[in-house]
Amino acid sequence: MQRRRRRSAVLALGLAASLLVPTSVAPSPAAAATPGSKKVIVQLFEWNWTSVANECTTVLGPKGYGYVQVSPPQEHVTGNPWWLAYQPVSYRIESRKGTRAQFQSMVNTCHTAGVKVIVDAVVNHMSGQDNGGTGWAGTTYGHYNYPGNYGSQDFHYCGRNGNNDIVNYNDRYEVQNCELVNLADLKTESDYVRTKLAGYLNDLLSLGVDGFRLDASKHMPAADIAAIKSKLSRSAYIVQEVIWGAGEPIQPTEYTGNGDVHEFRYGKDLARMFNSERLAYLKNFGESWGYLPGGQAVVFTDNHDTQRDGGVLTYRDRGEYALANAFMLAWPYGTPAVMSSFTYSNRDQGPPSDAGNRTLNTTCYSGWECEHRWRVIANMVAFNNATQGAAVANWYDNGWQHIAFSRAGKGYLTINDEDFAITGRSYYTGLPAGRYCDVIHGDFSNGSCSGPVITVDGSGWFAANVNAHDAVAIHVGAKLP
Ligand code: LAG
Ligand code: CA
Repeated sequence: MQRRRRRSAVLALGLAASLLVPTSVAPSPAAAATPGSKKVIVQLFEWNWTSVANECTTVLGPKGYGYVQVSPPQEHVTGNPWWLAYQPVSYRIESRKGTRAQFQSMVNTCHTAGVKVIVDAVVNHMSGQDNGGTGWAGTTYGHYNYPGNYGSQDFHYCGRNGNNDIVNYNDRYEVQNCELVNLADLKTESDYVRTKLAGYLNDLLSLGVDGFRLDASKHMPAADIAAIKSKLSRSAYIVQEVIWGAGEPIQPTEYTGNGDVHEFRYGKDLARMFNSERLAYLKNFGESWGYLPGGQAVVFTDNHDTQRDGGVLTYRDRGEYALANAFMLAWPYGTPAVMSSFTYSNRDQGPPSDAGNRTLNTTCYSGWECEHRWRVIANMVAFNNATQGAAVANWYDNGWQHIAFSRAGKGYLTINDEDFAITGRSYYTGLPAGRYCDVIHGDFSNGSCSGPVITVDGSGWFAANVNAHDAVAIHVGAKLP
């Protein structure tokens, strides 16, 4: 059952390369779904506001992404590591990623491009450094003292482990009342704290933000999140970060009453299928694997934490990563969130920045990976849009690493993750007859395809060879006239 990858260098180079080409970014009307049906989220991790705005206009809108998730926008402690953003000092919208005016302009620009904005909201805690200091925007603070917001009475001191830190994840009280890596833990049961937090979120809503990723949700009782949510000035999309842990008392399902929840098992299991088990096992991937209800799950191959902590596929896995994302974007379980990273060689390394630690504009050829622009990933977003609501049909597998399925009447994907090519066979798609762009290898734009064209016959079949560690994908949104 264990499978060791033995790929010749030549094979790996040749095929991986074809999956890693950046997409063409020429606007393609067919890529955009009808309003409201664009579900796919892209996490532009640590991008500055100017670059996010530009990306909405030039790539995210045209490629059909529905939402961009941006990194925490509030004032934070100073320094270089990326994780400074997770140490709030005040709720001023002023950070290494840009000013309030730049943030506002980014939201407007993204909306014009048809892309909604989700903000990573840090509400469980404030900063974690033992000493106070001066924040990015000039606010002075202490570890348990944030003038204008919180004083020492607004924090938990759990009285455990000598330093109030969380050690035992099997203890509900400890996880929610002690400190996550020394971060000053807010008394989210207090009405004063809830009002302050809602004030911050409402300020973001006033800037036009569409939703929130609630950081460290597991470290707050679901009822506290519900109480904060009830203070919001209007409805907003909510996705809660609740990391599932084997045997832990706090369950992701406790949070579904508040909104969507991240399904962390998805990316780990998907990586295991690709790395050492079988793609054939993905036949019933989703709720039957014990996951959250699909309608409330947000899924991802990796995020900024899991890509650093291991056990998942990341941009470093190149072609395999592209294939895993293709599967995620074609498979109906959950709302997919695509990761977009800066490249790094150590865990703490901050994003490309200037001497003052201000984040530089994104350049996808240097320092930033821009996975969301890889042709396979970017083009499968339109596949996801075109196949909304269509069930999985016509599943095929060879028992191992070659799988195929359709989204009834709308699209078809086959992945061959064997070490050998699959040649001389046909696939039953059930799709309308016609000529379709293989969006794994070509971009569809203005009715033409820059790559191979797949012909589905009057009975719904097509013939194609699929190289080792490669795929073919077609959908009704990329059908040639
Ligand atoms: C999260 N979700 O629940 C974020 O997704 C995750 O990235 C955050 O951790 C965490 N919760 C807190 O918001 C990150 C880094 C940590 C970092 C922390 C605070 O993964 O490494 O901790 O943000 O900046 C760092 C140091 C710790 C230190 C702490 C406080 O690594 O050693 O204790 O700062 O000074
Ligand atoms: Ca807490």
